[in-house]
Amino acid sequence: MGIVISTFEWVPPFAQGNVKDMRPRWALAEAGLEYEVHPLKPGEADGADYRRWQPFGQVPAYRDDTVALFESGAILLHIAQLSDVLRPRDTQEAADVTSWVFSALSTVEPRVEGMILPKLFNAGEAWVAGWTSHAERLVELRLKSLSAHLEGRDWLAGRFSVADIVMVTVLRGLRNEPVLARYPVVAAYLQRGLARPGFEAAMAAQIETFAAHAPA
Ligand SMILES: N[C@@H](CCC(=O)N[C@@H](CS)C(=O)NCC(=O)O)C(=O)O
Repeated sequence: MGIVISTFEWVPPFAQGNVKDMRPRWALAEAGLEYEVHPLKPGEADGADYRRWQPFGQVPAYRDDTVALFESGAILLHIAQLSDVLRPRDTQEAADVTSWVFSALSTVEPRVEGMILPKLFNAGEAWVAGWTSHAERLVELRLKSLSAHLEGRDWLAGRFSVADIVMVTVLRGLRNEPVLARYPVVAAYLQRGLARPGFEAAMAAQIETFAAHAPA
């Protein structure tokens, strides 16, 4: 069977490149591991078969010859174990990678998404402007802490790791936001991550899946 990850068959252009199967795609590209995609047909995410694989009906889900997993962070920590390139070198580095995967997902991502998703999905609604300036202040507190940690470092936890894949894909949501420009250390880290060939390969692969299923 090999490695299989789920994605949507197609999403509108504004979401292309942002769907979270970017994370396992990027990790697998860094590790040089082949994979297949399972593109979900409309309605399939609500079906009992898929819910057994991903109980919330979200993407990505992952399986290989040994395990099935859901949640992008869990998937990336598993992929790291499959690869000499991504596996942390010692116990402390492994602990640091785990900490940073969780902090990207539970400490940083909710604030970033809290700021940018209303602008995408609730554009023009009266409450969005006031909420956005509040949400931006909450994001800024996280960027300040992240900037202090990244000062003098290229990556979050020693060498490049799956924690950087998660954090960079989270921060990418801020790439056009003025708040990011106020934190040049974080902005440079984001650019460093996005410049990796593995990111470009993941992006090309995700776009290829959507192009193959584009509505007529
Ligand atoms: N915490 C999940 C979030 C996954 C997620 O938000 N996936 C989105 C696509 S980027 C999705 O499936 N949205 C549809 C839904 O939530 O029903 C993870 O990191 O895997």
